Amino acid sequence: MQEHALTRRSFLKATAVTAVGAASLGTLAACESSKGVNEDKGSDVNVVEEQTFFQSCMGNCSGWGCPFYVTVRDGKVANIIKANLKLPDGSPSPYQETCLKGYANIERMYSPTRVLQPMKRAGERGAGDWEQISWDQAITEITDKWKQLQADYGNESVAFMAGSGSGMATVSYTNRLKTLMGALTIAPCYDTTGMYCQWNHAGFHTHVNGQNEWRDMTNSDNVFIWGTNPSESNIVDFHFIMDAKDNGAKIICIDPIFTTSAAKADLYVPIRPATDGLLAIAMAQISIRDGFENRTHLQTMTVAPFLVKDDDGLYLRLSDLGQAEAGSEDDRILVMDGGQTTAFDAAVDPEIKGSFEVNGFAVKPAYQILLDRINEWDLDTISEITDIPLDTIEQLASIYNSGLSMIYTGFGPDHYANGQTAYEGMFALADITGQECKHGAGICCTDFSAPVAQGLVNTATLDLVGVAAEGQTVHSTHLHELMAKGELAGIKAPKSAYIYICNPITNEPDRQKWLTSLAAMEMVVVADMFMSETARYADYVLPVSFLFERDDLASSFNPFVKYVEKAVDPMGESMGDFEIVTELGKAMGFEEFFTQDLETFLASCVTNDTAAAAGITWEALKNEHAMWSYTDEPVVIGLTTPPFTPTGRMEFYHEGIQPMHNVGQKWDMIKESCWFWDAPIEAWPESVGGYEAVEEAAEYPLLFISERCKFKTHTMFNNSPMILELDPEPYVKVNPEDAAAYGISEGDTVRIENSRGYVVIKAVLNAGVRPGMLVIDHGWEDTSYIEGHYSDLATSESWPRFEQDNWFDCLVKMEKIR
Ligand SMILES: Nc1nc2c(c(=O)[nH]1)N[C@H]1C(S)=C(S)[C@@H](COP(=O)(O)OP(=O)(O)OC[C@H]3O[C@@H](n4cnc5c(=O)[nH]c(N)nc54)[C@H](O)[C@@H]3O)O[C@H]1N2
Ligand SMILES: Nc1nc2c(c(=O)[nH]1)N[C@H]1C(S)=C(S)[C@@H](COP(=O)(O)OP(=O)(O)OC[C@H]3O[C@@H](n4cnc5c(=O)[nH]c(N)nc54)[C@H](O)[C@@H]3O)O[C@H]1N2
Ligand code: SF4
Ligand SMILES: [Mo]
Repeated sequence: MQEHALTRRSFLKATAVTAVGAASLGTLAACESSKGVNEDKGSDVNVVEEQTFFQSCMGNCSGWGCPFYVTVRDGKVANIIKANLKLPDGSPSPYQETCLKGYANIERMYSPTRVLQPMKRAGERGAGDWEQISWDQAITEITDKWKQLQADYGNESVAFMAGSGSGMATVSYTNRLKTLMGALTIAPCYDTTGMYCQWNHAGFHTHVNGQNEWRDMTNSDNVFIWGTNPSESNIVDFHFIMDAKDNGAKIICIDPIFTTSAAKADLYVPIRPATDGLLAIAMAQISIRDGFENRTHLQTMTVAPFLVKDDDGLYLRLSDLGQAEAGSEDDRILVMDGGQTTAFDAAVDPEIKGSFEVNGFAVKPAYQILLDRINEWDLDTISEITDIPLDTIEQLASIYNSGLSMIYTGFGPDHYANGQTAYEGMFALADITGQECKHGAGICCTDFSAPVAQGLVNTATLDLVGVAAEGQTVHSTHLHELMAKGELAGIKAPKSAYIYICNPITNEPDRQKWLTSLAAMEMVVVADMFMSETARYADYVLPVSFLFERDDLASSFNPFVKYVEKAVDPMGESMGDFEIVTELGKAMGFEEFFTQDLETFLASCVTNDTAAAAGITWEALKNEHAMWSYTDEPVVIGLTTPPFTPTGRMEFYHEGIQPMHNVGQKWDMIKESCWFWDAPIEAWPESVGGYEAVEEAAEYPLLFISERCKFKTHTMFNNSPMILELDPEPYVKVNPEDAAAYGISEGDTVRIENSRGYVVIKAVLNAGVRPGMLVIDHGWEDTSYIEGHYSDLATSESWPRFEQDNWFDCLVKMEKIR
């Protein structure tokens, strides 16, 4: 492993910071959640005037929105102190940790990479030659160009692209301008397979997007960390898993890489990448064999008994029998009960297996379709494909059925084109065994099990309904085809892009295609606090103020609605997204829509019935800063709230499922309506279990993935010297067996390459990496590599049902350079 020694100087610095932190904590009790001032109590100690403000971190890191206080001395932010919020019962909130990145925010804020004035490109795109210009010039030139483009080519010739950089209310205000302009949306395709699979199974819910809220994990007997590395990617919520462990829960980790989360597990099971769906289905087969099929749960909570017509895959309804009007409320889905068809909600003991003939329709209960798909597989083949010994699969099933089991998944499987096969397999397992819809059992997910604050409604576009015609959306997976062809599925290629809270040149796959697509645009504008890789490629960079330099509302991933207070003035000429959008909007001719001030807007976001029911008013929030808005009991879909699916049940079968975005792609609706397994598009380097290796494997035999690391949130925080001292440069982790085969030693420089691009990087040996795999931690920008870029390697190809970036579905070759 690479050594990142802590120097004596930094150790002393760290000690000093700790001491200040401890001292400040003492004074905080007196001035908590207020603008409190440490008054001079008349002592002869040299008292430094210090103000404390309630604030929040905002990294998209699962824990985004960690609340804390910042202290200000001499007009500069000087310290960050963990918050001390209470649950309604008076106990400390479990949602207020602050990770090392949170504390690094001060260095980030004062980093030399901050953009402090509007910048206009002065040389070639990406060459780094800039001219500082005034806000007036920037706003005039940008909006003049947009007006000309929209007049010449239509409203959608201007596109807006947001990523995941911040969930603050003021940032979303940009949607107001986008909507008024009728501009095109370029939607990034992060995590979409994982998200859509969860919504398709349990519904989109406003309290929690996964099935069980994180707090519920402490009720579990077994936690399966499956396809995620929460100790690095969910740092501030990992304690829930450790709390479960302290309560006696067994922790199991399934991952091709021995991660820091695996290191905390009682059982670590390495798996062949992109085969998790088969493992889940093997566990389901064993559960059924051993008597853990939960018939009552299947009958009452899932779509198991619903009769599906063989010919079109749709449910048999009363209208099919001429007994109700198609599409009407009375048009009930039918089940087979006591030898006859019955409306599902009138059934007593509906069949969940078999096949039937009803009025000339050949039908089966949806569960029979799932069983047929499961039974196409035998355990030996699954063991071969997953590369997991049969007795380990038996052991996993046995643990799963030994008590209340929680699957804690994340976005590892999502990053392969066949990601759905994993999620739908896990959900089918929970549906079959009834390990869901109760406390301690179900599915938790990195990002998705966060409690969502209630009563915070972004009002940015609410008054525009019927006033402005929203533009269409192109998913980033189709952007390059659109730019190359000029038109795709009724959308014309945009001529300009406004990119904010997003760094797509680094974070999207197929970077060379991104460079080509952006090069084809006449004007690229980036609004960012920092000279990100994408900003460096723009024509105009607009300087955005830092979190601590604005009033805002933060809610995401935290059950408290939080009003964060401007602690210091914006540096340089930077402005908040709210103010920037207001100026752009006025210059575009929408003066009448940009008259409200920031406070009016923020107040409007918490003025609604849900907020009122939680006791939240703008005045109260301004006073208290953080207000609990959630249920006291951890939310569990199917227990504390019904599933918000079209059927109101857990859906392992998706009637008439459609692709996320139909651009005329070939796809198979019947196949996609229920679990199946297929190999990924590219990440299949060996022939195994009857699945032939992909052709590319002959030249590119190694599988390349990235991983989250605790030192970065995507490309954020790699401008903090403190963090760079711990994690100074990118490196690729190589298994020692592979290293020996390639003649590579620790610290050598290697070139990793495929037909899309290459990266030159330092190698470190790590026995925790599965042989045949290479791992680089996610978030390094172009300037960090010796040469090339890791985002040049990944493909932008997607599975037809999902608009998904598949960073891990990627084969490469490697050679030692020196
Ligand atoms: N520190 C930090 N935290 C973050 C982020 C960040 O950038 N930095 N980003 C946030 C965001 S937006 C997201 S989406 C989440 C994602 O967070 P995670 O869900 O943890 O995603 P990853 O770390 O990309 O990958 C998860 C794990 O999947 C494993 N894996 C790879 N292939 C397979 C496979 O085929 N099967 C199985 N079982 N496992 C596999 C990897 O080895 C890795 O350990 O993290 C969030 N948290
Ligand atoms: N290789 C590889 N690539 C990946 C992934 C992976 O696993 N592997 N994971 C992917 C995933 S899951 C995700 S979610 C994406 C994330 O991709 P992005 O959303 O592009 O993530 P960031 O790098 O955090 O970029 C956010 C940018 O917003 C800026 N920003 C922060 N706050 C504000 C603000 O208030 N206003 C404005 N205007 N700008 C602000 C930041 O400075 C930063 O430049 O990355 C994806 N890319
Ligand atoms: S980086 Fe994420 S986990 Fe860390 S303090 Fe900020 S919001 Fe919390
Ligand atoms: Mo993500």
